[in-house]
Amino acid sequence: MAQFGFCLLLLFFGLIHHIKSHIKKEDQTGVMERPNFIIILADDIGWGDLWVNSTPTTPHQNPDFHSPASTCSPSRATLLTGRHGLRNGVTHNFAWGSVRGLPLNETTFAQVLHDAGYYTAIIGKWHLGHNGSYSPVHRGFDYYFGICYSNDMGSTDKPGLDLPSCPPCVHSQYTTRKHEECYTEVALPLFENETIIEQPLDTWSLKNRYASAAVKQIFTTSFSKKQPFLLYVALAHMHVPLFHNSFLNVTTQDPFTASLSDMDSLVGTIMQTVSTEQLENTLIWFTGDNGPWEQKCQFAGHVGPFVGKWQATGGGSAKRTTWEGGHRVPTVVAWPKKIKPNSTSRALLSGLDIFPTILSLAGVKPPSDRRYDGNDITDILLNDSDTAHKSLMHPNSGAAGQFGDLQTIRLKHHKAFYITVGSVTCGGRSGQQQYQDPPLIFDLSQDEAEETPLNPESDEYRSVLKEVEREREALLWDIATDKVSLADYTVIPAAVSCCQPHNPTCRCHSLK
Ligand SMILES: *[C@@H]1O[C@H](CO)[C@@H](O)[C@H](O)[C@H]1NC(C)=O
Ligand SMILES: *[C@@H]1O[C@H](CO)[C@@H](O)[C@H](O)[C@H]1NC(C)=O
Ligand SMILES: *[C@@H]1O[C@H](CO)[C@@H](O)[C@H](O)[C@H]1NC(C)=O
Ligand SMILES: *[C@@H]1O[C@H](CO)[C@@H](O)[C@H](O)[C@H]1NC(C)=O
Ligand SMILES: *[C@@H]1O[C@H](CO)[C@@H](O)[C@H](O)[C@H]1NC(C)=O
Ligand SMILES: *[C@@H]1O[C@H](CO)[C@@H](O)[C@H](O)[C@H]1NC(C)=O
Ligand SMILES: [Ca+2]
Repeated sequence: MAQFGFCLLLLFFGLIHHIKSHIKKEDQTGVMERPNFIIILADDIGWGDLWVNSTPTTPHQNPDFHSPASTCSPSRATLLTGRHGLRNGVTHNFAWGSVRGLPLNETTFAQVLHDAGYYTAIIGKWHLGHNGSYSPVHRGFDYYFGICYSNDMGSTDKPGLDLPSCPPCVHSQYTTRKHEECYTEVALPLFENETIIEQPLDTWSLKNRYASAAVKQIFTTSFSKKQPFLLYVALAHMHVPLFHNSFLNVTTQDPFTASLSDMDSLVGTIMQTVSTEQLENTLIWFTGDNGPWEQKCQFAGHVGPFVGKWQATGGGSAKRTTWEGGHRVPTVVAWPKKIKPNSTSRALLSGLDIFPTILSLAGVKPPSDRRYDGNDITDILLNDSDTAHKSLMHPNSGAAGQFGDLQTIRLKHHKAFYITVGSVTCGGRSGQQQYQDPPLIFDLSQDEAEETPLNPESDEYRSVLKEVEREREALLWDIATDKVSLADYTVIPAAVSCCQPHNPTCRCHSLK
């Protein structure tokens, strides 16, 4: 481990040194005043994965930051547009053969920042459509390096760790190998801008490649262009299949922990790069897209104390559900000299807030012809304020009800469910969908495990329900009178990302 870290640091310091001496030769008078942004999004990380070993706190003191949905595409679409899936149209995941993606008239924060003079780059997972004009380079990003969807949506020659474990890619069109729950037909592609540069991609070396791509983007491009930058790093970690740098000795660690250290080291490299240059003008925001994928057993993350006990007898309560395990994600924001070190906010916050906050810090406004759901939380980040969402709605993300419907509502420390269901557990159990009439209401300040709902006869229940209904109706009316887009989820074989359209197994080595 230690040796691994040492080698990696040497490697990157070498690279940093090289780039620095290169930059020094250039005129550096174009001082950046608008902040740079680095948004790091982990995939399927659990609340407990980063804080599980920290000092125990009393329930109502645990950080209360939520992903905007509990599955990939909707969560990412909302993060990038600041609008719920009911507005931006993305309510479930895109497939490997999706013809379209995030509706083209929806505006990402990258587009707004790009138009305001920012250099914008994305490294990692997109999952908002990969075909033609849906690629990130047409959605506000100057540069793209990564996998256009999830890292399990294609075969690789050396498969990572998954459950079930998937076979390697087929090498010829005459071999057919069907394997339920695995993507066996098409190899996993790696893109640079709009070009597939490797297929199948070697996921085991992905961490180092993402790290060098991030370092390179931070140094060369932003500096030489003298523009402020936005770097969106959408990690493959901690989504299955797990892979980790070969330097790590897995015999001494379980694969999940090894993969978590691998992620940690990637994030560390990015932080290191920023602090080496003393970029005091850079805000770094780390968060997750949804909770752990419980069905993946030992390869899934941890929900911490948010175990969703009410649901526990009938299925899981993490990814795809609106239980705390699906939505509450670890979130860390760093900005040297601006954000007080080691401070923690207990306010009710969401990934919805990233869009308005970074645009406000950059001093730019998004299109005014539509409405947004997040809050500008600059005051919470910089001034220790605790004014947060009074209410926050969680969309259905596939486990229950209609995709995108807002049937789970946080009202301060209370949480109401109009519908419940359990996702698939590690043992394969799942729960029945149930409409809750009257809704279940939990008091998270007393019951973060969501075990015992309030008695519907109680005064507390009645007054909370009244307020919940008012908030929900107001939001639904606001959406009904807004500009609302619809995503087209059509899938056709011709839209599959393939480096050689006439090669049925999509293998292309040495494309560079
Ligand atoms: C998506 O892919 C299909 C099939 O390859 C193609 O016909 C279509 O024009 C593409 N759509 C866009 C918006 O580029
Ligand atoms: C990717 O696109 C950017 C912006 O158009 C361009 O500067 C860069 O050279 C491209 N990279 C590659 C490898 O094509
Ligand atoms: C991995 O760890 C085991 C157990 O501690 C040790 O015996 C082995 O030498 C290690 N392998 C490497 C490559 O470091
Ligand atoms: C923040 O907390 C860490 C861990 O407790 C400690 O090592 C560090 O010195 C603290 N930093 C500041 C500026 O308080
Ligand atoms: C933070 O507080 C300072 C001093 O009170 C004030 O000038 C500034 O406007 C506040 N910032 C925000 C974002 O409210
Ligand atoms: C996008 O276009 C569709 C179809 O014309 C329209 O219904 C929707 O309101 C538009 N969305 C935005 C945000 O303009
Ligand atoms: Ca995810």
